[in-house]
Amino acid sequence: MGRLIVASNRTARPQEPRAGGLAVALWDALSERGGGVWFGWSGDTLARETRGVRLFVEGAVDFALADLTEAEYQGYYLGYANRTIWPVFHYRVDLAHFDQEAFDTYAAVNRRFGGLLCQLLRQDDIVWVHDYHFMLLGQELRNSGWQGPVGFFLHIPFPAPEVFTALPQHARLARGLADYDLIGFQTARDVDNFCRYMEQHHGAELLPGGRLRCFGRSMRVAAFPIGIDAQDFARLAVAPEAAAAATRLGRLIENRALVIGVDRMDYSKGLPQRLQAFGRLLDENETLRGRVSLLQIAPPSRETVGAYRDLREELDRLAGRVNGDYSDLDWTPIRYLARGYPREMLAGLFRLARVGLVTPLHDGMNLVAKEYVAAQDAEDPGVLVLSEFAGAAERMQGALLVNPHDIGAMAEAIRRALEMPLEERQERWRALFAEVAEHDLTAWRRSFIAALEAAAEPAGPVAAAIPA
Ligand code: GDG
Repeated sequence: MGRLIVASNRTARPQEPRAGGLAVALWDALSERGGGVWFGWSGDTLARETRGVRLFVEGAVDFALADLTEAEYQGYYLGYANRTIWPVFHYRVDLAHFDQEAFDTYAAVNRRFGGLLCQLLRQDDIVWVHDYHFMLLGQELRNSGWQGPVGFFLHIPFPAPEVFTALPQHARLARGLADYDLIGFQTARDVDNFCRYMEQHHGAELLPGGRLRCFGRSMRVAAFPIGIDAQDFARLAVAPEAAAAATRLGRLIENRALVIGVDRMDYSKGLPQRLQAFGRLLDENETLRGRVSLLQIAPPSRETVGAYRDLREELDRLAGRVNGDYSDLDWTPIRYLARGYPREMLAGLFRLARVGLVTPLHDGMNLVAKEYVAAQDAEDPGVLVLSEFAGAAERMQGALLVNPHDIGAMAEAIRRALEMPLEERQERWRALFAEVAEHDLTAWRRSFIAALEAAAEPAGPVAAAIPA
């Protein structure tokens, strides 16, 4: 068995704690294979041109990290990846910057990184590329002579063809993607969007077994819904640090019901609509005033981008309106905390909360939804209110599904969640937990790697991506 090579923009840097989530999954994938290489950006930017990679060894894993120049960081990372692809893929074409120069830098970084990675590869390796920063990396590996298996997984949604084509470089990106042997998406909806686009715009032919023929290449396209380590998160939720956090907050909210939201501060997460819905809940239900609190944790991200500053200001204003209208001496309706907290604390707070509010406008998957479920007490579980536009909704039908643009319906779903009888809560939770525990992070990475190995053998068997 050859080595696994993982390429992602950010790697978990050697010696840094890999606290949960994707970093642990990729580390486990590399270790399980007896070793491999984790390739990506070092996180450092240099004023001058940079060449080569820095190599670090940790256990059986080699880290190969490349720096970016300041200009590359601006054009590739802050520019095309985060100001063009991110908004367009989250249906915010209005926020996207269309700048050919930024695309050229994006393509150049993919080319440079592809060349660097190719030098590290051995004949029987398999390569797994992650996310929207590296859509052209597979093509650049091919250009550098690599003929072995390369798979790509997109963590964010793939938009409807009408939206994807807003990108002036859509055909260029599609051509690049076609050089992968396996393209993995979060949901069946993403797979469908991609296949429709390839058919309509490039005459792709759909073949049996989820294969697509296009640009003279044949690739497998499938959904691999990412999960969490559910058992581990459930354990975390009853650990002493979690219990301490819950006790601390519990004292503050006394015996009021807690509604919780945890999201990176990002316009895709639907935070203004969520605060509005909570405000509407209080406007319309006098009896709930003084009896329920919303805790919204929103660690800032990509702050240098203007849209995030605007978002922060909007949230301050919306929380201020509700708190101004309804706060009392001993009760603040919305606690909105623009900072991050340790994972253990989050787990404890999730367990304490009667309602988990996960209402993004669009989201590839959304792991918070799964973490909220995993953290619940089976005897007295809370209720998940979930956006129908989160990838997670596709398989989490036990949640109360909402349209995050419909403020009234969201307020009503929160009310229904708060009043839901124990028996219904337990029934819904059991179905949700079974799903989250079965399709966990280990199942995700193993199914992708198995499918990549199969996809690269032209006549080989086609692995089922998602167990039925
Ligand atoms: C992308 C896609 C897809 C949040 N605040 C804190 C904190 N978090 C953790 C959560 C969760 C993670 O960050 C966020 O994951 P999400 O899935 O919700 O969202 P994105 O960051 O947008 O991730 C997404 C994901 O990739 C995986 O493929 O699901 O759709 O957009 O684990 O708990 N963690 C800590 N403190 C915080 O304050 N420790």
